[in-house]
Amino acid sequence: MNEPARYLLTAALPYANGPLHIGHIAGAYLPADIYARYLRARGKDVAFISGSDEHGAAITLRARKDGKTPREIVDAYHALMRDTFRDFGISFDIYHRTSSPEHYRTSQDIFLRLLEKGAFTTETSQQYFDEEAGQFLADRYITGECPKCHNEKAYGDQCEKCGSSLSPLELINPKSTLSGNTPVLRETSHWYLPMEHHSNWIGDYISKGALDGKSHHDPRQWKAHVLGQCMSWIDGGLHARAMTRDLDWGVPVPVEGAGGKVLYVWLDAPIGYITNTKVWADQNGKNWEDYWKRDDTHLVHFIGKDNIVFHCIIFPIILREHGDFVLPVNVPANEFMNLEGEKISTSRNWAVWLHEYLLDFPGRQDEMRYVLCSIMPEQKDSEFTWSDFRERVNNELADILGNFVNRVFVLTHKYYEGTIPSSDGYEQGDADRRAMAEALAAFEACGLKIGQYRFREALAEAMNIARAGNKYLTETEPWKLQKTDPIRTAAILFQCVRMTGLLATALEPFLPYTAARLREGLGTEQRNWDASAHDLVLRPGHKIGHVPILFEKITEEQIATQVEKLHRSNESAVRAANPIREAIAFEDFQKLDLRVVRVVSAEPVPKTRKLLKLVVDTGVDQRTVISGIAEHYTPEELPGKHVLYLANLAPREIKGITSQGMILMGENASGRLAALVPERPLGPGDEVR
Ligand code: B3M
Ligand code: ZN
Repeated sequence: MNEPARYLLTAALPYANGPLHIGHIAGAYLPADIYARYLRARGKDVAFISGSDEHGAAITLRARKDGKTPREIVDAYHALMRDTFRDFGISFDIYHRTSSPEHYRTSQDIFLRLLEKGAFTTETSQQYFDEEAGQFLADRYITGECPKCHNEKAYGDQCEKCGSSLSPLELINPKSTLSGNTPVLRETSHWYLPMEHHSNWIGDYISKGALDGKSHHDPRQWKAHVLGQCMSWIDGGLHARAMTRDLDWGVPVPVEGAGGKVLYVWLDAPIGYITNTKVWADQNGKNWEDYWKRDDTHLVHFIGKDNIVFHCIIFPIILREHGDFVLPVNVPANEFMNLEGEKISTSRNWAVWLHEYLLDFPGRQDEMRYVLCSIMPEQKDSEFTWSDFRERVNNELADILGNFVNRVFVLTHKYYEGTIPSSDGYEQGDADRRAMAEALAAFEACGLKIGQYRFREALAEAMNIARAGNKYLTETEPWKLQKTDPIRTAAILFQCVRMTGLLATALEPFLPYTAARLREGLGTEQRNWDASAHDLVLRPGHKIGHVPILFEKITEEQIATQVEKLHRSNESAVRAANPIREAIAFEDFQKLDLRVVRVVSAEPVPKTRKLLKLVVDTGVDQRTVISGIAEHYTPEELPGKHVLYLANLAPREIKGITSQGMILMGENASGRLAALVPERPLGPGDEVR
């Protein structure tokens, strides 16, 4: 493949319905930023595009919850996210918004062009309608019982308990979250994208990297999990998908008689990349079409794994139906990052919020950038813990990188008053040659790996430059040579300063604030990546300045404060989302027959992850109960325990087994279950009142 003439990099448009957390950053924005900074350092023509996704039920739901209008919500969060990205050093060329007039125009134009070309079909279907609220219900506005696991709080699109994706019509006993009423079915018609018409070419594009019978990209450079997800979609059969919705918030469908209908958010949001490129191009005297319509553009989408099919299948179909656009050469999606042993959850407030980190750790963007890049979930899910954060900052950033840089600056000032000494008259030995060779090899590997989206390894290579420097200093001990062999000492320090210069270039994509401090200390401008290996600026006679201590150590107390804060905000979010319910009559309470029972035996239910089959002694008989506690108790630890039991719950069939009654458990804010055991001895059958 020829060298691309320009790069168009997009990072997923986050919904403007909440602040950014470290999972978002590690998933899409940090890798995109590293890639963009690297390409710029190599002098490439780069447009790095993102913005807020301001439509869809995600926004209207949030507005309802907060008692605000969607406009108020997106205005507030757009500003917060834009500033947080900026303060964290994510170097977008533009961060625009999908509720802008420019975006209405672009997305409506594209819709109309597709309509004219006959790219859509129309279909009429039955959808849930809330008569009291007078509107059709987005999937998320309908809750009901999951047909698979019988969780009563499943949503119209998904059950969060068992993870099944659902359609609203599958829910048992559906309720509208707007009014609490049972919704009715009403006929509505929408424009659909018949994706099945595109199976052939999209299959070739994904699996072979081929387009129009020609090679478009090398599919071996795509991540296995991205290809896997796409192929399982394609192999499962593509279907028509609605591209419009009945909703009062979004881009209106630009067709007569389509009042009350808007573009589906997943149609309008990716078009936001195009809109935002146009706005950026207008502001910067560029031609947006160069970036979107010329074959020598290299388009890469940076996203998290939940957005894969939209970017690899649906958006490419739209771009190609439209006709003139380039398709992505890669979509290096990341997997998820967990936090302290749990999934990151916005609703449970189990997250490290980036704007809070920036307040709690001012000026320490690079520490978080470093750790997030080191544990980036490139190939599989990964985990952030505060103690790991501390260890990496202290043992790697401070002890390896900070230490090397500090020694070089201190020695250069001590022996040469900050003027880079000359190595004239010195004949290099093995250690000298090896050190520079290692540093240069690491530098080169760093660049190569960024180009392959292997950012964790790339960062490790950048750090290897500092490692090579430390090793060199330890081997040669210039502080012992200064008196006896000043020529050699000078040569060593000259070489170390050059390695520091190399570091300033190599670190720029990952740790831009540190790189800037280094450049300032060295008294150099930002260097072209490819020229750095043969740096001619840091030559003898050049005067260097000072660098501050680059990385202060993180203390145990700082970490404990963060862990404590995480738990506290988690608990209050869970409490707030689960207020004490409305009062019931005493007679209603009396209907519950609560008992203490003794667990006789416990075994896993085959082919399930969560279920145990228990036999309990109720004092009068022995009963079988299926209980969803397998992730919290092993079968071995239960027999003999006295637990709380609801005895008169009507029997239910679960996985082909009749379950009688229900074991009651306490659940804490992070979802951990605990059996409730009597504080003084009670026997099986004793009543609880
Ligand atoms: N806003 C989904 C998300 O935030 C969606 C991405 C749009 S990218 C065009 O995960
Ligand atoms: Zn379920």
